[in-house]
Amino acid sequence: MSTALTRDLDSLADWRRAIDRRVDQFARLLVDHDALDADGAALVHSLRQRLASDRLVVAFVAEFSRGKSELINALFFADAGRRILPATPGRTTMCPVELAWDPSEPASLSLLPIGTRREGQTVSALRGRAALWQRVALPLSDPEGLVGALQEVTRTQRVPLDEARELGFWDDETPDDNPPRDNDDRVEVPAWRHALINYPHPLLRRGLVVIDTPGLNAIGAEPELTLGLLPSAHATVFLLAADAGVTRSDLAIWRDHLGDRALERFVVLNKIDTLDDPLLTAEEVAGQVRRQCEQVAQTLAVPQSRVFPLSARLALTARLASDAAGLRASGLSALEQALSSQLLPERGAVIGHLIEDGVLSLQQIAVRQLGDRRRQMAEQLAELTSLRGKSSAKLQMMSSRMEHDATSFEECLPRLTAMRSVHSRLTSDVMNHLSSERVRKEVARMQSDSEASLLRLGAGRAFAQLGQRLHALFDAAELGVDEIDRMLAASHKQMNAEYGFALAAAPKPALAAYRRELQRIETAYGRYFGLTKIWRLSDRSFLTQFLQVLLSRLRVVFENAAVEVELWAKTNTTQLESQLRERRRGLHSRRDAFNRIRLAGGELESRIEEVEAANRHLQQVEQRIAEAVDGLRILAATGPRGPAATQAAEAGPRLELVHSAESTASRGVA
Ligand SMILES: Nc1nc2c(ncn2[C@@H]2O[C@H](COP(=O)(O)OP(=O)(O)OP(=O)(O)O)[C@@H](O)[C@H]2O)c(=O)[nH]1
Ligand SMILES: [Mg+2]
Repeated sequence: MSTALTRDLDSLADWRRAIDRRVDQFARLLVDHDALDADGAALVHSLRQRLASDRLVVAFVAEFSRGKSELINALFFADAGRRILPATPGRTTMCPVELAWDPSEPASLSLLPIGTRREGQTVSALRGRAALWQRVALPLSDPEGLVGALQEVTRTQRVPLDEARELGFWDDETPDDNPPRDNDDRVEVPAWRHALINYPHPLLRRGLVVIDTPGLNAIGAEPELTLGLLPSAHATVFLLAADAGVTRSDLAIWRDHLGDRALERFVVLNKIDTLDDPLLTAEEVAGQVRRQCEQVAQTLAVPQSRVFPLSARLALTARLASDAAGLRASGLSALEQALSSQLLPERGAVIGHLIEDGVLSLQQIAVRQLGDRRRQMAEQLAELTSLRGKSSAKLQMMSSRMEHDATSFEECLPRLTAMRSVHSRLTSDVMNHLSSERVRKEVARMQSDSEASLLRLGAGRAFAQLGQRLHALFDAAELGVDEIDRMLAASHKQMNAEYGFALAAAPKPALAAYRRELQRIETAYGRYFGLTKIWRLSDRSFLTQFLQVLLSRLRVVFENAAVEVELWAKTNTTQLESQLRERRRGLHSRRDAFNRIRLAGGELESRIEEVEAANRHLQQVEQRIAEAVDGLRILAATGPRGPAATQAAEAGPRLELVHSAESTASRGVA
């Protein structure tokens, strides 16, 4: 099956693979020339890891029975030859279902029992605990068996009222939202809390992750869905049914789960086939659909270009029967086109920036190392040429100058050690401000502050204070970074002047982006303290989960900022170490050359030639590194649709040829 989405995901995957190949070749080029240190190697590893694990998450959200599962079947799974996800009238999908492919696991359905809600832990915290999940193998070659196994996501169970209350499916304060109870006072609740389908579908293999949600009524929904899963999706698709219009509960779901404008939202007016009326002409029906779309756009305050009238059922049927005209009539392609045209450039931009930044850092590391080496060579060369035709008295003078240099090198070591220890103390102060432990403590303090307040009405204030305290941590971290920067600038100036180093501090880490992310989280989560939402926070288990999810998002921001500071600190120490190493290496080789020259007069010219050749070779290497960086940056910047991506396959082997010829040359010289 080839759809717009398949093709676009393919070009995204091809592009990622092309970049990965280039990054690998680039790393090998650096290794061959001893220009990749441990930090650089770690950076290469993490870049390749990110490329391999890049995911594209699309979540489907709506009231029950609007056709989410049917639409997923039509969009993604028609090539299975039948309806894969259960889609039936009434409530069908009972828990969030995540479809993805992880090749390191067998094809399977993993189910987290609803009872795990009692522990108060979020689903993501429980992901790693395999013992809690029930796993069912999926029989891939047996469609009947596959469909049968997936029926599990519709399973429910009847539990006593107290248990339903405990699990969050019953709330005495909102009787209208509660599910019906039977004569024995039992209530029907979902059997599972979350389902993961690991399935080697071509689109899932390409890194697509699809989230099908159960009809999200206010009660019983997993808070994590709204707070974590949906905000992290790259696109959300909200469904309405043409035969139902926009109902109150549709609106409530839109407001509660998709109200955040930062989300990439697509609205589907599904089931347009139900508007067919034998008493109306096709144009009249089309007019009705158009008017309904206008109303929907107005009610939800979205541009009309984001509202897609379609029939998931007709689309699925047409795809199963390879009926092109039927598929066109279903209206599915417009949604498909819109999804891919929005998702692809967005993912492309994110990966592109990541690669560009990474490759530039690698180049910096390499250029620094090679530059140190070249400087040492230039000094050597100057010294060697000055020896031409020198008397033994001059040679004696040279020798004492070398001794002097060696002593001054020894002298600078304690000062460097002192500078390093100040640097590491200041860095660890900054890291303390950004530690996960600090964030955890601040969130815990907010929890106790809000619980202490009457009916938790003070929760809003406690949340605002939490925000202030977190910003204060960032302030302190930024001040610390400035102090380190000033300290480095002063010490570098001194060391460079007195001992001839070429130390320069790396640019300061920009923490502003993380602060903006913090601000975004504050705004998004702050919505829960509005008048309509605050009652949910008075539910103890909701508040606990709310804080857990909030904490995990805050931790990501702080951890990323800390990583940035740590990298910066590391770059500065690595620079120092590499200059020290090169200097030591230079001193050794000067002594070596000098001794040889003293013994045999003929050595001088050949030694000069050797150093000159090595110097020329280093220049060529730098040139090749610059070319490889340019190639990678162009590939990263043009994105998955750019012509560079398609040419990448041809460019790959060419680069390899250049690289292997060049590495033979380097072996020849060495
Ligand atoms: N006529 C018509 N029926 C549809 C269409 N799309 C879905 N349906 C039917 O509507 C019913 C509900 O569809 P589902 O896909 O199960 O709906 P859902 O949104 O996943 O519902 P839950 O899983 O309960 O949240 C099924 O019987 C579908 O076959 C459509 O475009 N036209
Ligand atoms: Mg469903």
